[in-house]
Amino acid sequence: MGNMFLDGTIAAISTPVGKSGIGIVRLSGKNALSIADKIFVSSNGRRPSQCPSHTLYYGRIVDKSEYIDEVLLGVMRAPRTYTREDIIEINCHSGIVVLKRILELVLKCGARLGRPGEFTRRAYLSGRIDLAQAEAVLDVINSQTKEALNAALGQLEGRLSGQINALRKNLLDILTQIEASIDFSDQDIEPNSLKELLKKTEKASQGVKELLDTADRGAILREGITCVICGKPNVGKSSLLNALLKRDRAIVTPVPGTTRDTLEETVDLCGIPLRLIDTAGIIRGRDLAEKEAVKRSRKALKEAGLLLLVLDTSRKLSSQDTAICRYISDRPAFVVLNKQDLPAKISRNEADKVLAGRKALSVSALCGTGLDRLEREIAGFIWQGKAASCSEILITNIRHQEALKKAWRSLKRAIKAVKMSRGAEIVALDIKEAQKSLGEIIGEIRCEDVLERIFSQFCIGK
Ligand SMILES: Nc1nc2c(ncn2[C@@H]2O[C@H](COP(=O)(O)OP(=O)(O)O)[C@@H](O)[C@H]2O)c(=O)[nH]1
Ligand SMILES: [Mg+2]
Repeated sequence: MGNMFLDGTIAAISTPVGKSGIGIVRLSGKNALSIADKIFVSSNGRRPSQCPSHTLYYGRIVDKSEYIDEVLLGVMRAPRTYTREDIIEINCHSGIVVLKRILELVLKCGARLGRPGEFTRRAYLSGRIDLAQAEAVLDVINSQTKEALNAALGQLEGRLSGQINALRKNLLDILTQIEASIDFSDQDIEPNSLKELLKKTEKASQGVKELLDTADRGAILREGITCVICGKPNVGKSSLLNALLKRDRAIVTPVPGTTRDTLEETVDLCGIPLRLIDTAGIIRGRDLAEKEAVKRSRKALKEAGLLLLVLDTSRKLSSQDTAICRYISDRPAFVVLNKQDLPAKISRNEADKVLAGRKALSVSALCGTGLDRLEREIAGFIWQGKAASCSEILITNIRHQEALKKAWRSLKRAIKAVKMSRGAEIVALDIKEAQKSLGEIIGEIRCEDVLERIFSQFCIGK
């Protein structure tokens, strides 16, 4: 076939290496069945190459006469498989020695080691899925919340691709109309077709823009948001982190300065993968370790999408509180009035002064009160009132976003050209450009560099 990624039969360990119930060695390609014949002895004496598709057999993997493992072997024949090639899946005991011995054995029998993502790459090259769907496979694997998973599954199912194809069809219609309305005397578009052409092009451009506008929310689902918990020592930052995580992650003690390093954990907050960072809470370091902690805290503060400034309401406001407030004055933040289970020493009024218009929320990290409201407010702030609904198609991928931007720019040029009654060829050129950009999303034209970038992010065996 001439494509190095379709040549030969590939094999890889498809499960994570470590102790677990089962591990899977997977083979895909022309020789998958014949390789399995050489190493598998089934309990009923059947050879994998004689077995019907989509069946599972109990037996042993042997190297000549040496017994290697007791396995279940799955036979899936082309074309109804992940790669559209013959696939053998060996479900063995998951120990690194067993998995490696089986892998080495199939390699010795003629398979070659699959590259990262090569199974999925074959699924794409064989035309079973398009590029956006192949990327969705990775998103499914990496998704951190149910909502992110839904978006990825929708894309894997081809919903984004369907939308892109619909947009491309609109552009094709426009091109057909341009062809039909050329006045052959001067290669211009006939004046009475211009109005309709403009309407169609504007509509197409709007469709692209609408999809593009979902990218911010898509990025939130896919990448998450970083939220830094700051405030002076002992106000309850680590307690708040633990409370939001719903488990004891950070060490909490009554001794100020317990947290030295910045601590990072991801929590599923109303569907948003929220990366919570607990900081040491000082803005001036005394010793080397503290100075380093300060450096890290400051870096985290700068890069955060949202800050939670924690105040201890059971104590009077101090200059340290106001100093931190000032330090973060230009950053998006909520003020968390913690320890509301204790008698208040800061009045709401007093707090309001430091807040400078920021939203303040009373909680008790210790008792867990006020946390639901805090979570809802954080989610509301992040979605800006536009939470993703599960039926909506979201752009979650930067590559797709860039391609849509290009398409949108081309269409804007086309609109301008129509308005100025430029020649048919000029308008058609911009429309074709837009069509090409949309085609990049689904990988209509194969570009090795792009494929390499995408599939190198996969693990071996997927
Ligand atoms: N009563 C009360 N104590 C709290 C609350 N949150 C934290 N604390 C206590 O305050 C102390 C300091 O908490 P910690 O989370 O380590 O503060 P950090 O230095 O800001 O990380 C610990 O003894 C906590 O148990 C709260 O909501 N109510
Ligand atoms: Mg702490």
